[in-house]
Amino acid sequence: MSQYDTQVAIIGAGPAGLILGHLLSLAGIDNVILESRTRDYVEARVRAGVLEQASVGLLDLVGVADRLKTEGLVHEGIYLQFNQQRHHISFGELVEGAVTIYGQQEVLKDLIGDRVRHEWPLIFGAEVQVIEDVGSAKPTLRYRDKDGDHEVTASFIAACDGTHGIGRSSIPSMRTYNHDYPYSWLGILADAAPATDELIYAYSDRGFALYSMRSPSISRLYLQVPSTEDLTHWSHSQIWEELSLRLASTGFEVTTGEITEVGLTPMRSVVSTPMRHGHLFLAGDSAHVVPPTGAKGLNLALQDALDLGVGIIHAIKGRDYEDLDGYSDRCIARVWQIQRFSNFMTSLMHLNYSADEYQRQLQRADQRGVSISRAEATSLAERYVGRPLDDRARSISKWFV
Ligand code: FAS
Ligand code: PHB
Repeated sequence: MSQYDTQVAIIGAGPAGLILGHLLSLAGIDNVILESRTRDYVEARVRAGVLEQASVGLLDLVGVADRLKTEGLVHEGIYLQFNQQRHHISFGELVEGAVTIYGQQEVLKDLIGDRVRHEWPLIFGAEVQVIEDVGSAKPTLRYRDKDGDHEVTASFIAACDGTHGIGRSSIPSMRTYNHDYPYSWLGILADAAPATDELIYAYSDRGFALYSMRSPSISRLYLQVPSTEDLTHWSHSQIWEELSLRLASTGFEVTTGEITEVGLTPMRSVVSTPMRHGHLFLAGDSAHVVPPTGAKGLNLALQDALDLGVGIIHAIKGRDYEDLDGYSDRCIARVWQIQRFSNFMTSLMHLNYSADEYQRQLQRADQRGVSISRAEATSLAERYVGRPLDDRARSISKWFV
């Protein structure tokens, strides 16, 4: 078994692991990223598509925003549609800020490409199987790749290994909160020019639909389906037909095209606490999952990794452990705020199959509220775009070598 010693061992080359690796490498802190999948697999995985302003600022801070700035689509608002009545939530009028449409896989390609160019250690096909001694000053992990078994010792281990990772199970007395919604999202990618300039979140008595995009020629759309749904029940023409019915509005038509990807995403919430045990830290989906209605999963993962990166840099470069000691509490407070917003957006926009008339009336009252009340629309806009990258985060660049 080969031995490898470093300052930080990162499990997972998703958004959290890669941005953490960039922050540490730019600060001159040795780190290795271990990813179980291949590079092609990671870069092809179709997932999120909306970047909050702080996420754009963070990618710019670490120097990987050039393509994002040219290819990303800046959106100043979203449409909320209730039974064919469409309402614009204008971020520019209500709050400071905007969001940028840029596929998660594009973010990963930019981060991986830059890491490889810098020759910072990133090992694909490396499945971490054991994490131990997290209470010691030199915790250990063991991984297996095509050449056999290897051992890594590090001052810190960051489990950025997603919802199926092993980091969470390595924390004793972990408390996990779960909530499963009775529906999923059937998502498609299509070679079709989006028929809308901004995202449309549409509620109808047939169910929810979302009109999103990836570029001026690629559409990304979703349909609410029962959580027991079987993809084989849906032909491509049936998907387009149902999307057209749910997104219908006066003078508006969905633009169809060749569907290149179909997938099912379960709607669920998970929060695992604490996000630290000794020298082991969790970041991103390894600790929490949010329903995608609020477009927060990717952004929350980046925020955790930024928080952890700042803490580790202050600990190693500045011998200041205060940030790290407050990491888990800060993240958990932020996660519950985002869980609340994602639950609000999900309940606002989805057909509740088991709702009684009283609950339907409450939902309609919320839908009217965001449509006619400036205060309610402002609250939704503020939470959707998030806050700009703060000075604490920007100040970390003074440690970059
Ligand atoms: P990730 O899951 O992205 O990355 C974890 C990485 O760790 C993976 O590459 C995995 O292969 C690796 N790994 C796991 N175990 C390992 C081990 N033992 N050893 C080594 N490597 C290991 N969010 C949105 O905002 N909008 C969306 O529309 C949306 N759609 C989604 C669709 C799907 C199908 C899924 C699963 C998620 C979706 N999300 C969406 C949420 C998603 O974007 C996540 O929030 C985001 O990927 C979280 O990033 P990470 O925490 O880095 O975890
Ligand atoms: C997407 O484009 O994938 C997307 C957009 C907004 C969401 C979720 C997903 O709320």
